[in-house]
Amino acid sequence: MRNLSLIVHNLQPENKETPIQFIESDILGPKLFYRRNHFSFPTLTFSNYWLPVNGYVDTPRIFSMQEILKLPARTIKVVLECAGNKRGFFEPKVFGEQWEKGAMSHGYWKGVSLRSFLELVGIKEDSKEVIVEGYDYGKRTDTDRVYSFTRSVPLEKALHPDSIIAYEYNNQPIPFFHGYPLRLIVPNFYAMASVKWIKQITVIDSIYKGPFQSIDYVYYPNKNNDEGAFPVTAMNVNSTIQKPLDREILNTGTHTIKGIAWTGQGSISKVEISTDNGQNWRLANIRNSGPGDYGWFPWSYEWTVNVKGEYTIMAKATDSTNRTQPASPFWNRKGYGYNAYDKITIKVE
Ligand SMILES: Nc1nc2c(c(=O)[nH]1)N[C@H]1C(S)=C(S)[C@@H](COP(=O)(O)O)O[C@H]1N2
Ligand SMILES: [Mo]
Repeated sequence: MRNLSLIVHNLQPENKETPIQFIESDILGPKLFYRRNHFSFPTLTFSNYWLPVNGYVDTPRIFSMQEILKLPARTIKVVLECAGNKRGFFEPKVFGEQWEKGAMSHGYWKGVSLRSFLELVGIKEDSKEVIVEGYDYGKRTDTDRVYSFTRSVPLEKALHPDSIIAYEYNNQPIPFFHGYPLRLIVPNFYAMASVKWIKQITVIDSIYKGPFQSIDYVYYPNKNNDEGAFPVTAMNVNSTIQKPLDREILNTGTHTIKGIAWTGQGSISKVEISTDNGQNWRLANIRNSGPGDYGWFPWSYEWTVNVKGEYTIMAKATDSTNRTQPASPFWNRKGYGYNAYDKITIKVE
């Protein structure tokens, strides 16, 4: 394999993206798994890990790692996509990390349903949300206060058996940079929901208003005011062309156009390709993922081109709930959820 590495956006905190166009394996190992952090990496000083589950519950408990490893586990194949993936393509430009197409990963997560923990401590009847706190903390640029990376999960999502407290990634303990020893995985949601380095879990009977969900990870449709704001939750339907590369020069003949498609709702039902800037669309072949699977769908399309010139190639995915990628993105002030047709321009010589 080529000597690939992550593309650096920022070193403090560490933000690096996956060279997604060059990924040929279906599963991303730790070396090519994007990294997105709000703070410095936490210093984990414990020699024994304990997980407190407390708050609005009948019997708060502290679980040892040994206990956790004995609970019934499940393994799920998951796309994690940063809500800011493809932010660099918004026009007009928005503030924030200028991610291109690689703020995403794909692999197998193994762990215990968050639901199992909630059943063991007994949540009280009018519980509303479950807060998950990470060990990393620091100052936000907008205030002087110190915060940890903490987010809540609505009860309905917290009780879904596939929302898991994971301890393995691709059959190995979770790599430190991706949340060792325990990470929440919320399939279908943008990855800000999947809190790394879990410190504690707290059930509440109110709506959590921490800055990582009341300030960040909110869609603000207007440039100058907060009108119409709504939270970032499930991933939009989306696709990325991996081959050919943008600005590649090809010969006449037959070429394979290939890529991936994914969604946070249902599964991918079709991917269409246009090689004439969106005038005509043809179906790509999709390789299916299985049921109970939150993975991406690889697709490919054989393209025969005999006329030299410049071509704009586009991909458009549709999911089983009938959501389709739009021609232009939904612009929002913080640049979340970009999912317009994926587009490259190539030249045939
Ligand atoms: N504790 C903690 N969890 C976190 C974050 C963080 O900064 N701290 N960032 C979130 C965001 S916005 C994303 S996109 C993913 C990134 O996960 P990765 O670094 O493993 O790719 O983790 C999420 N969970
Ligand atoms: Mo993110």
